[in-house]
Amino acid sequence: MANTAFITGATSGFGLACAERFARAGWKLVLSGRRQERLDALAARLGEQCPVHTQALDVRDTAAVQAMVAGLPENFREVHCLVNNAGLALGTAPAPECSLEEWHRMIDTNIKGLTTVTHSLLPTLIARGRGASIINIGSVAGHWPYPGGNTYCGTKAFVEQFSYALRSDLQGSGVRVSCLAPGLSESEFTLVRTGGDQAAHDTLYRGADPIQPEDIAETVFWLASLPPHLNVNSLELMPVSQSWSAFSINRR
Ligand code: NDP
Ligand code: 8X3
Repeated sequence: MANTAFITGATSGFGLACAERFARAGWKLVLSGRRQERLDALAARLGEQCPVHTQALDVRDTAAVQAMVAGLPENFREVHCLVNNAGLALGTAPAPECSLEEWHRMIDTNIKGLTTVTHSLLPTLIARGRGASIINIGSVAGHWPYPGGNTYCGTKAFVEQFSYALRSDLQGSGVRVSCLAPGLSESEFTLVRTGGDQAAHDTLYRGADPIQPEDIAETVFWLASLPPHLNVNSLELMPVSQSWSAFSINRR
């Protein structure tokens, strides 16, 4: 019988590409995101390749997450792979100029939402045991600070450490936990971060040959398909064009 993947944030970017990749392999899919019309289009398109269950979901809504997991149709209950992908960055301003509401929205989505989905699906993942996996989408922002990264960097550092600690707790269950931390990647991410600034999006990615969502999907699928005795704890990916910069020194 086909395995089932539960992918959050499947309406765009990495999540959408993951849905397409797992569909090509014939997995059953549970796909969510807030934009219903995109989910409908996905269900119609991918439904020709594999069984698909879609549901509009805001991962910040704890009761809705729990109700969705509890109410999964019989055929989709046995989740083998959770791809915790829904997330966002808001703003690039230095901390003193940031909106507290935006900080809270990132924390509620990237930390609270991710932990809620994980908590809700742990029983079914543990019941699957050997071969099951949780793939959390972190970021280079969780490893390397940069100006204007403030709360976004903090949320992704949480994802990394949560992944390690979760793995410790799941030792013996057979369930794998990986944190995949991509660098510069072209998706709707920068449009969301800048409030729809197309010029900022174009400038950031121009000439950089950034990671594409399909690259991430291929990596996520590889992680989910590894032999069941292997766990990739953390995997950082950058486009070849991206590297580090020197420390910044503020002189008197
Ligand atoms: P996109 O903006 O293209 O996709 C983000 C996805 O998250 C959308 O499907 C969106 O769906 C969903 N989402 C956002 N907020 C919520 C919410 N409250 N509830 C449910 N779903 C939500 O960006 P990416 O594909 O690039 O981002 C995916 C993940 O990858 C994020 O966690 C991001 O932080 C991370 N990442 C991105 C990098 C990049 O450079 N692009 C690099 C490293 C990590 P909808 O709006 O329909 O709810
Ligand atoms: C997204 C990558 O460098 O814009 O997580 O923070 S970065």
